[in-house]
Formats: sequence, structure tokens, C-alpha cells
Amino acid sequence: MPSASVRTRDLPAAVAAVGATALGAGLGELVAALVAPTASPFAVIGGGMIDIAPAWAKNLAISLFGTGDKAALLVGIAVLLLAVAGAAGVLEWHRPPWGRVVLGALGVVGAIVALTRSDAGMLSPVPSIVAAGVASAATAWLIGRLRRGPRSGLAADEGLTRRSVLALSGIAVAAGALAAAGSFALSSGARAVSAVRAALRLPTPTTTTDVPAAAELGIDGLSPVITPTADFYRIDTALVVPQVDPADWTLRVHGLVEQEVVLRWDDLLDLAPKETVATLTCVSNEVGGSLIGTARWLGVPLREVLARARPTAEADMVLSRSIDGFTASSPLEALTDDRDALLAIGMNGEPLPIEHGFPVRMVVPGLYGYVSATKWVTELEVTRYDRAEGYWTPRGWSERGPVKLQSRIDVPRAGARVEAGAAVIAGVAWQTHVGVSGVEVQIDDGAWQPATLAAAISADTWVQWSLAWEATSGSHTVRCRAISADGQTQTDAPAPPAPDGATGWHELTVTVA
Ligand SMILES: Nc1nc2c(c(=O)[nH]1)N[C@H]1C(S)=C(S)[C@@H](COP(=O)(O)O)O[C@H]1N2
Ligand SMILES: [Mo]
Repeated sequence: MPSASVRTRDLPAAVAAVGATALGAGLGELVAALVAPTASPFAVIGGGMIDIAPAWAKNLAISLFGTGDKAALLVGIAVLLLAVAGAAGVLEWHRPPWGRVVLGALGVVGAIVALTRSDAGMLSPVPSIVAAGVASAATAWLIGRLRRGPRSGLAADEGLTRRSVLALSGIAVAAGALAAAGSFALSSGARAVSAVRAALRLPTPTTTTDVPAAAELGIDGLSPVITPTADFYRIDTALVVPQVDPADWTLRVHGLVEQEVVLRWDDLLDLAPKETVATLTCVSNEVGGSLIGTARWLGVPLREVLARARPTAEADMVLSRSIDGFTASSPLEALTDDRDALLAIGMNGEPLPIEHGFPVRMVVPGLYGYVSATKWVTELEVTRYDRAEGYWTPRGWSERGPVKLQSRIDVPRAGARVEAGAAVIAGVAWQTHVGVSGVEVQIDDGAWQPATLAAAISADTWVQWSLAWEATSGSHTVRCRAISADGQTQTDAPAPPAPDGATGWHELTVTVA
């Protein structure tokens, strides 16, 4: 029976590729746990399959496996992967390098799927590429040794017996399993908190802020007035994102207070969270930069929380501290006046994303994030500016950070080519908690022209603006400046972000065809 004997002779190659692929897959999971937790190749492929599976298949899986449906899917993917690996080994044995090519192609598919997931980061393709690279290199190496064999006439150390190849494949499987177990241990905290977050139901807000339809000009390329959560900038010092379970979360309010207070998650819910819209921006934002976004925040006024603790008369600052040690120094005044300074638990209708501070963060209109927007917040120390300082103050940033008046051109993009004729210039302008009353645009050295302002949501948010432009061919410089609600015109004097925020006019060059 020739076919059977062919199969037997193919077996070591198949086993070698299965071992190599198990090693690659395990290392891919480990790399994911270390650098891109949401891009575990298995989770990414599984998530992609769930997204494209028709409803009947999902229902069938749930009725067959119940709550074990996801585990069953992952086992299914593993079995399929190893079967493909075995086939790739046979292919590599007969037609090198096609087995390697198949394994490499699987990695490319994984990397592409990882990049198309909504939570994809820059590093999301890395785990799949590492997995496929290791799998195909180890397959090529093992099958290469097998091919030479101990009696191939080459030096003994260049070939391997089938028995050695099988033993090495077994070691590869064990090493892959060990790496996968390591990644599982590393990511278990994150999985648990993600699951808690996914199951969390937020309370209905007691009050909400209206977003008037006229706040959104709906111009192509203009930043939407509410920033989609997935596009919201992220800035923090956390190498590993803190994983805080709401059930374990507490906020201690202490220092210069008459009554020390400890709040738990349920206490926050009892304080009747409200929803407001606020723009958050980073002091590091350059003129024209993108470290700014606007969201609907659900939370409890800090004013009410601080009132329970009753700060003493000498206090002038609140040092908020996150679970990972970051601190921000906010003026007590800004947290207790009539503005919507929040202990936020929701962002755009969902629990805070873990990287945006789950379960609780601060949001304070009018202040840059580094002196106010503490994520994963667990402590409010009521103190004085002459007694304590926030994380960035000794590192060259100002102890107070009121947001400066700024405006940005979104349309057209810098360096864009624009058709001659009717065109539009549009952007956003802000000075949170002060508000914007106008924006002016200058083209080349022409007169400053007033832009049309969209409806403002409130003084705490940015506002969109636009100006119709009859574009004439050639190269043009376009610049903008905002006028604040209190009558100030945005300064053209350039200042770098440090120590308290960039100033100057946003300006760009446009080529009109
Ligand atoms: N725990 C913690 N909170 C933090 C920071 C940080 O480094 N650690 N960075 C602050 C800074 S500098 C900014 S601009 C905002 C950014 O919030 P975001 O990542 O949700 O956009 O978070 C603030 N809160
Ligand atoms: Mo920031």
C-alpha cells in the first residue's frame, strides 16, 4: 500500500511543523500579553470569527456549548491551526518552501485581522507576526535537519534522526504550552476586569447636557463635535494599564478636612450621577495638535464629594492620586465652584474604557489633563500648593494649568491639494470653561474674515467653525485665531507646550490646482 507508506514517511515532517507551530503560537500569546494585550492572535482570530459568524452559527454554538461557547471556539481554532500546520509540514517536506509560506501567510492574515479590530493599537500586528515567524523558521529548520538525516553524507551535526526530530518537536510543544500558560497568568487580571466592565450597567443620568443638532456642521474631515471613544487621545505614564475592579475600588478623601471620607462604588451610584459634555485636552498639545477630544461624561460632582469631607479654610489644592501613583494638583476652587468637575464613571454612554481610567477618573472643565484628569483615581488629598505638588510639577510643568485659548484648522489638511473654486475651511476652537465667541481666518496676507461658528454645547466644550472660500490656483497660507467669550483674541506669540501650554496661531499651506 504505497499511499499508507507515504503517509508514514510524512509523519515526522507533520509532527515537526505541529511542534514548531505550537511553539510559535505560544510565544505569540506571550508577546501579546506583554506588548499588546488586546491583540492575542487567538483572541483576535476568535473575535473576527464571532463578528462574521451568521446568527444561526452563534445560536448553535451557544446551544451546544452554553457559556463555554468562547472556550469551544478557541479550542476549535487551535485544532484547526494544528491540522493546517501538519499539512504545511508535509508540504514543506515535499515542496519546500511552500510549507513555510503557508505558515507565514497565516501570520499575515492574523496581523491584518488584528489591525482591523476596533481596539487595535500600533503594536497589534506584532504577536501574529512573531507567532508566524517562529513557526515557519522552526518548521524549516526541523524539516531541513530531517531531510539531511544522519546518513545523508553531510557532517553528522547537520542532520538529525527522525527520533531526534520527534523529540525536539515534543520539546517545542512543551515550550509553546509554557509560553501560553505564562501569557494566561500575565493577562488574567486584565481579563477579569474587562469581563466586569463588560457586564457593568451604568445608572441612568439624573440630568444630561443637550447636544444641539447645530453643534455639528457635518463637514467632511472636520473633527466630530463628540469624539468617538475609539479615536479619543490617550496620555498617561502607565506602562501597564492599571486593572481596578469596581468592587475593590475605594476613594479616600483626607488631609485638610474636618471629616475623612471613604467612598465605595455603590456610594457613587447613590450620589445620582449626571451627564455632561466636556472637552479634555493635554498641556503637551502643540498648536494644531490632536491631543484633544470631547466626550459625554457620566459622573458625580466632585463638589458634592468634597462637601462631605468639609475642607478647612487653609486648603487651596486637591492632590488627586491614582492607583499607580500618578498625582495631579488641582485648585480646590475649580473642584468646588459651579462647574461640572466630575468623578466620572462613564464615557459616551459606556463605562470608562480601562485605558481611560476605569472604573473612576476625574474630568475638570477648564484645566489641562495633567493637573486635573486623574485616571484610576483612588485618593483625594486636600492640601495646599505650598505643601505638596503633582507628578509633573517637579518635572518642569506649571503647578496650575488653566486651558489656553486655541483654534485649529482641520479642513483642508496641511499640504492638501484643493480644487480651484468653491471650497471650505473648517476647524475647532476652544478655551474650556471660558468659551469661544468667534473665530477669524486669514488667507495669505488678506483681511481677517469672521468664520461661522456652530452652536456651542457649552462653554466647557470646543466649538466647530467654518468659512466658505473661493480658492484660486496657487499656493496659499491659511491661519486662524479664536476670540474667547471674555473678549480676548488668541495670541500669535508662539510658546512651546512646557511649562503651561502652547500658544500661537495654527497655520498651514494649501496648494490649489
Ligand atoms: N493615572 C493617571 N492619570 C492621568 C495621567 C497619568 O499619567 N496617569 N495623565 C493625565 C494627562 S497628562 C492627560 S492629558 C489626561 C489624558 O486622559 P485620556 O488618556 O483619557 O485622554 O489624563 C491625565 N490623567
Ligand atoms: Mo496631558
